[in-house]
Amino acid sequence: MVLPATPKSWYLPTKPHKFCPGCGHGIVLKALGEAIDELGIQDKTVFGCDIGCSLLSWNFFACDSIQTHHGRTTPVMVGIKRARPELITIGYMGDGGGYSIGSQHLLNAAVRNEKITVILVNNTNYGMTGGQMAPTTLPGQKTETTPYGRDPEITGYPTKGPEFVAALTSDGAYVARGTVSKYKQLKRFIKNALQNQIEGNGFSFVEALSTCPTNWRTNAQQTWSFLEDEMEKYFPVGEFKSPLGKGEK
Ligand SMILES: Cc1ncc(C[n+]2csc(CCOP(=O)(O)OP(=O)(O)O)c2C)c(N)n1
Ligand code: SF4
Repeated sequence: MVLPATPKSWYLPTKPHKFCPGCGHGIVLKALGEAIDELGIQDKTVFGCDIGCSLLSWNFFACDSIQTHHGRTTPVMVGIKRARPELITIGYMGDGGGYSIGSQHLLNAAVRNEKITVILVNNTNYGMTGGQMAPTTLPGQKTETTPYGRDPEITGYPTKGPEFVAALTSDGAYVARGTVSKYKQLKRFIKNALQNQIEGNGFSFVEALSTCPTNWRTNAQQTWSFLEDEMEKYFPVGEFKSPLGKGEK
């Protein structure tokens, strides 16, 4: 039997993982696992996850892990980093956790240029609680709480996270948006974000555009075309800020 290649930093007794078939979380976590392996930082990495579908990653890695209250992953990782600056701290959360209930934490960590890495999964809805509107829900997109489609006149426009984090951070910050449809690029962005923390430059942030076929109620083809045609049009992919070299589009 041929087994799929898995990152060394994954904790295999918890595989196969519990995300729904077609969910993008597993792809983001594979990119993160491979980045950890290639940088050789598994022994000093602390992984923190939020409430939301991201919590299914609480036992995903063979490294110290912590699962926090909804929206509080960023300050928990800041606390760990301040107490133990030699550790590599990674906060993993959804768009609800990062841009809604946890937005004040993300904003203040970015302004202070805290030397942690945040990876935020943008699937345009509150996945775990059944598909309600999130800050990232696209105009016109139907969700449980916007059954006629999101109307920006009533609920505002979707949050563009990397754009606001890039605007708030000082020199030394790394900011990018990747997508699970471009795996190699996403992994490169995550690796750059970790490298930025290793070098002690400043806050590092990667938003990953991701899929949620369960709540989108889409088949495989519809899922991929929503990601590539709708989401990637509204949320441009690329590096917004990088002290490591030239920004990549
Ligand atoms: C303080 C608090 N408020 C609300 C909730 C309910 N809740 C659980 S998960 C979630 C949203 C998750 O959505 P998101 O952060 O986008 O992650 P996803 O599940 O899509 O990966 C909410 C509102 C909670 N657990 N705790
Ligand atoms: S509900 Fe959506 S985000 Fe959550 S595991 Fe399923 S597909 Fe993934």
